[in-house]
Amino acid sequence: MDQARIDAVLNYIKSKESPSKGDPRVKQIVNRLLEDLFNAMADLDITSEEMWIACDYLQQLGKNGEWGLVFAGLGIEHFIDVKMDWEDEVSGIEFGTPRTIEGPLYVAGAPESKSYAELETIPEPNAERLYMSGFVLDETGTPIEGAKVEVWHCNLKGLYSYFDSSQPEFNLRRAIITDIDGRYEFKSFLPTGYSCPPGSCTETLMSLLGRHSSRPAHIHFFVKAPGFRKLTTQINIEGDPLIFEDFAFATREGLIPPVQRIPAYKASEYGKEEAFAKIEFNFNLVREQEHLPDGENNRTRVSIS
Ligand code: MBD
Ligand code: FE
Repeated sequence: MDQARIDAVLNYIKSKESPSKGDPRVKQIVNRLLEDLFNAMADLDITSEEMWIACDYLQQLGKNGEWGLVFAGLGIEHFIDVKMDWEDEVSGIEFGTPRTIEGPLYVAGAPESKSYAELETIPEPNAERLYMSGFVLDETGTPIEGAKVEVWHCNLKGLYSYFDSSQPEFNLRRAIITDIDGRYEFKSFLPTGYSCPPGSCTETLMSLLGRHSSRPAHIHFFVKAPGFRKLTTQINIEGDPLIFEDFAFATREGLIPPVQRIPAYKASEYGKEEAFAKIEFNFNLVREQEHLPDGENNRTRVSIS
């Protein structure tokens, strides 16, 4: 299809927009995306049949509530991280714990406690005990008291509470407020990886792309403190075979802390009663600054309280 004809259709569609009505930013974005789409449809000779397959697919994706999942799987969520990293770099910010994607499985309103939490509402059978702890620090290494560390991860079936209705409310989801030394600690277990639901639209797309649709074992965090940018990040569990094969592209250097195994006979030296895996990880927050995003966004999140 010749360029003149593509442009003529684009201009025809655009000509219906009132210059004085509507939202300029939406116009700008939609027009650009349509331009890129029509050009791709022409270049790739996309057929009517293929267009309606896409329409049906997107319809089903929405019905399933999978848009957040497919944003992760296509690397769109990762791309916005890389873009924000670039903005930080340009502003001279090199400090701070690396950000990485939130993913679609956060639930707001988890039980809050001071300095320590136990993440299991019900004990997970056959799990390897984990104690994870560390400090929330500012750019000078000074501890931040009263920072809020929200943590969530999946169970050994790779399922997250709320989305898996067989788990109690807020299982493996907690909020911990750092103590006067800026310290947090939680007791849980080493989670496994996650795989997209079998038969889901996201899994179907990944397999059509010749990709798998799994994530290595990971733990999610939001870390917030007054006057500091909100940090959205995750840690990976060292040794997972998919650690650099994450279908959601969330693995980043600096987010793979060592896992130390403490045998039962040494547990008491740490004030614990059983063998456990130990992860120490500090969160370095960046102070809020004008002209820079504060790390928060208003995406729709599940909220129960
Ligand atoms: C997850 O657990 C997750 O963190 C992401 C980003 C996507 C799917 C499942
Ligand atoms: Fe996750």
